[in-house]
Amino acid sequence: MLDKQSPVPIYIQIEEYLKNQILQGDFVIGVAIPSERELTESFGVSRMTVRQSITNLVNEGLLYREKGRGTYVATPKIEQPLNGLTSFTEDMLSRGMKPSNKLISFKKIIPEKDIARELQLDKDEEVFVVKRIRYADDKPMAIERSYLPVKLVPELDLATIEGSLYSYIEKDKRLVISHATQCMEAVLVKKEDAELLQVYMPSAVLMIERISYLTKGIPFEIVRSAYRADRYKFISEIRR
Ligand code: 16G
Repeated sequence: MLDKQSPVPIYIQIEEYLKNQILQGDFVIGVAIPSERELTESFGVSRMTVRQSITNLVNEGLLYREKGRGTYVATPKIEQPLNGLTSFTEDMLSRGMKPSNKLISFKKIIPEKDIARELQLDKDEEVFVVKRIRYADDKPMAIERSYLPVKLVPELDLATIEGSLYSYIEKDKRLVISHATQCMEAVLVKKEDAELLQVYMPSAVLMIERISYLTKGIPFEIVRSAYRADRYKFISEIRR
């Protein structure tokens, strides 16, 4: 199976082999792959080499390690298109997954200057700050901090934000969501978020900031979300 004459390093050949086993379904999601010792013996290589291949696949999100138990095949990442202005609830329902939320905090504050400017607010105008953990099939996917001008959604309450915010804005408030600007960057998870997302420190998260507008260019939300990088990948279609 391994080609020792090949210029491709052995650990990469092993990595490719394991990756194929995973993608073909020979290794099953949630089930342990053979131990490092078993792989070392069947490939006739050093344990360090096997460990390097496995570490690369863990970093890619195809495998995960459980301390003292073994290495398991991870659930494939959610592929989230970047070309539609959809809500978390819509995204999960369209995949046949069950969306749910856990509210961490809900406050009314006078925002910092940059938030006020982006939301086109006067200096004494208030925003709701909502911090929620978003789950898909009861697994934590993201943490969102949303800033919403109080004057647009004055009656916002706990029951509402436990459901879909976009549905509330469109169906209950009858406002028309039009467009958004979004930027994404990789950052290391904050300690407080690591616990809520159930990830180890340090882990990478995809930090997305979205500013969304109603018709006539009225901004109605700034959302800063930390998405688990091991559960999400964002895809976009580009044309020439
Ligand atoms: C998504 C949006 C967020 C929006 C939320 C509404 C991204 C990066 N963010 O999570 O801006 O507030 O959906 O979801 O996609 P909801 O209607 O389920 O509350």
